Amino acid sequence: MSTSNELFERAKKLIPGGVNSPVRAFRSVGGTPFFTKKANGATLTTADDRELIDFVCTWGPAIHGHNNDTIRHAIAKALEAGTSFGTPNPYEVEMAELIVKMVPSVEKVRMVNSGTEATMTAIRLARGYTGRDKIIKFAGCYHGHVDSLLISAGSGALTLGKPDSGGVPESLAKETIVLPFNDLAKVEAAFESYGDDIAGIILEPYPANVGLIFPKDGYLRGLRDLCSKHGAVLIFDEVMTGFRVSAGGVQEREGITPDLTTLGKIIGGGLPVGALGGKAEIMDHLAPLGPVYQAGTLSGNPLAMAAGIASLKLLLEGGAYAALETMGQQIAKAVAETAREIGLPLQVPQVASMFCVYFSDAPVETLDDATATDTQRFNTYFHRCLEKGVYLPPSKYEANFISTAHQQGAIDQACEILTETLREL
Ligand code: KE4
Repeated sequence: MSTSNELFERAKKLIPGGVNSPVRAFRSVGGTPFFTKKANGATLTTADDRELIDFVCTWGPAIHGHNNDTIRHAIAKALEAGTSFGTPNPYEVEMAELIVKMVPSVEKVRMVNSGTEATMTAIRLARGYTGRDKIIKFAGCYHGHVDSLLISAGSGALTLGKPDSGGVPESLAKETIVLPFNDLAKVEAAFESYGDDIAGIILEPYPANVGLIFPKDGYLRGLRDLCSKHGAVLIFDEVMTGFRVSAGGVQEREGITPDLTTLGKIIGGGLPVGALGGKAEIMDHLAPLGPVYQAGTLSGNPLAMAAGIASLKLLLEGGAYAALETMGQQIAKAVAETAREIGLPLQVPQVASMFCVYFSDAPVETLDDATATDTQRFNTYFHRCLEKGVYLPPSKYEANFISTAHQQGAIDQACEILTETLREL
């Protein structure tokens, strides 16, 4: 078997940057990425035969750990019947029934193949349903690589957006308003300026593509009320937090009802998936019922549905969320206490089985706060932990994930390494 470095050299000749998704290239933390040849439970085995305790969990899907027996058997059973039919299949119905049962605001759901497809469809649906063009998003929230959402804030707080990626036309960017997260007054002002042209607001209710930040008290309720008042669609992007922070996601924890919710990751059990769900009255504007077109060759793929159904049913069996919360608190407490003990400025936001570490003495509530945290110290910490066998997400702007498989000792071992490495910084 080739080593990671050999594989990376070959990959770079044929795949842009040697990776099929940019964050995997370690550009943010420096160095070169390892290649994984297999994964089991809480552990990745690299092409160099190193075993790593994994806190990326393939960016969220592996809430039961890697290669979970139940999920693997569900895929194997579905595989006996074929891989893709291109027609409706029984698994899609069961998946829809599970999502409607678990996510409070979802009355109808459409399966797609990635989180990006889900958010792309959500904003098209909001625009088609309201007949309006503008979308509000928040700095630091990532919703996949959708043209209208790869937008950064314009020069002034309320100016229209500008492209945050090559290939996004200015003409499209100006339909997106980018505001700072956690500032309700800025949202009110945007509605004052553009109210009757704002189709919707899309946000990660717990932004986790900026590390991990939380809404201030009343913020989500304020967004809900503003959207209701102005007839705009409130979209919770729970691709990351759905089924992760609780069975019903952030909307269940916070008691806020969005109009649309985007989902992904966990509902595919590690196979390609995304979903858009919400009020039937809005969802029924999707083709073939309504005028908003959306489609997908592999949407509702039987293997992905079988894997996702198995993953959701394991969560419904009970016990998973309590165990995940206990491990989340264990790791956050151990790291935060060690930092206090040695006088190291550190923030460790944690909710359920998600956490991150910010090298900062100030709380982090916005993208600007996160940007101001010590990147160099994070990168050093990342590599030192990796050398010792703990794989944290390769960017200070990413969240860590814990799986139920971590409770077989990996979490204790990881706490040791994470705290020991803090002392060495
Ligand atoms: P995908 O298209 O990658 O399935 O989902 C896009 C997406 C949408 N919404 C949220 C809140 C997301 O976090 C994501 C994707 N998450 C990143 C991790 N931060 C995926 C990792 C990657 O880009 O390789």
